[in-house]
Amino acid sequence: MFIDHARIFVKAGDGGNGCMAFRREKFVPRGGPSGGDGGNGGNVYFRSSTQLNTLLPFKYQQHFQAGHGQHGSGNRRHGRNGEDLEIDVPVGTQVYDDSGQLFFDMDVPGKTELAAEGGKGGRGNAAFASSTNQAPRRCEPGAPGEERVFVLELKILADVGLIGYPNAGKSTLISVISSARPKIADYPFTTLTPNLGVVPYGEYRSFVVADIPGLIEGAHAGSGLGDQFLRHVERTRLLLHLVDVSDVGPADAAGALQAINRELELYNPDLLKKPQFVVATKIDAADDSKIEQLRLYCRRHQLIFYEISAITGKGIQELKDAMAAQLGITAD
Ligand SMILES: Nc1nc2c(ncn2[C@@H]2O[C@H](COP(=O)(O)OP(=O)(O)OP(=O)(O)O)[C@@H](O)[C@H]2O)c(=O)[nH]1
Ligand SMILES: [Mg+2]
Repeated sequence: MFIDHARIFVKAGDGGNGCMAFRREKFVPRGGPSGGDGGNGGNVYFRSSTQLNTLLPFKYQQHFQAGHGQHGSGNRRHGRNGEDLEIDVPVGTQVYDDSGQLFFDMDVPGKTELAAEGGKGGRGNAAFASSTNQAPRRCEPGAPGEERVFVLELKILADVGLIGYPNAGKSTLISVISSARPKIADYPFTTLTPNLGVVPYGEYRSFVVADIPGLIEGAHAGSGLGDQFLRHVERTRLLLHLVDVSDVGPADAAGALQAINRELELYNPDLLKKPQFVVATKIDAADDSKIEQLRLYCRRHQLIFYEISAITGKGIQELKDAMAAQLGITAD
């Protein structure tokens, strides 16, 4: 199951209380104050990990608590510090508070951020001894650990995002250019969660393509699967907009292109500022008038146009080269 949204509660450990005690020992008269300090509460951290690719673990656990500091004790014994807690999140997770303010962007592997700070341990009475107060009867309670609510949002990190109507051939394309094997079928909404594919380019280079579930008109208002998955293409550097120009595709190919672009704009106008290639798909079974209509439309609107068949492989290499060039990747 792919989960890309979660709300969690984190609590850092409380500091241990300081202790009030006096040294009492045979042959040691007036042993003096000996209450030790409480230990510090443990911190809670977020850590980005490449081992995870969904927020699914947070469906099962929403509460996270670091260890409490132990109380100080007699004989000047310091309480043990509480254990820190590290919460692993997938790379690409953004951490917000409830009001929507961004706190952390866990965009690179191994990043660690302090989510909640543990409370300081209280001082025991031994810490208050001075020349004028040799038997202090004072000690401090430990401070409570910080407590916070966070909203986690996963935005997968890919270089290229595939968008288009359901059935446009997005999953088929990713399956021929990468080793990803998403489900492919001739009905709409086959893909229900994003898929990532690594496209090898040349001997040593590669780029990452994300296939997201199909969009339809009204997605911004919740039609179809809605537009929630568009967040996963927000950080891509290039969009491939796939339009099915075969007999089974939309009757008005250019209209389909415009409708989806309108959904992008309604979701986030910045998406339209990204470089976008229009890709006519299924040209092996094409309706020539549809290709022509789309090509004309693109020429008129100065859109970059490609045509491919994932079945015969026609146009695939040109498209890969164009993607790599756009991303600034060279084959060697
Ligand atoms: N003839 C032909 N059929 C294709 C081509 N590419 C994909 N198809 C077919 O089109 C149908 C839909 O393909 P998918 O790749 O599942 O489409 P999608 O865009 O991922 O669809 P959703 O996941 O529902 O959004 C499948 O039956 C594919 O076999 C192509 O180049 N030529
Ligand atoms: Mg699909």
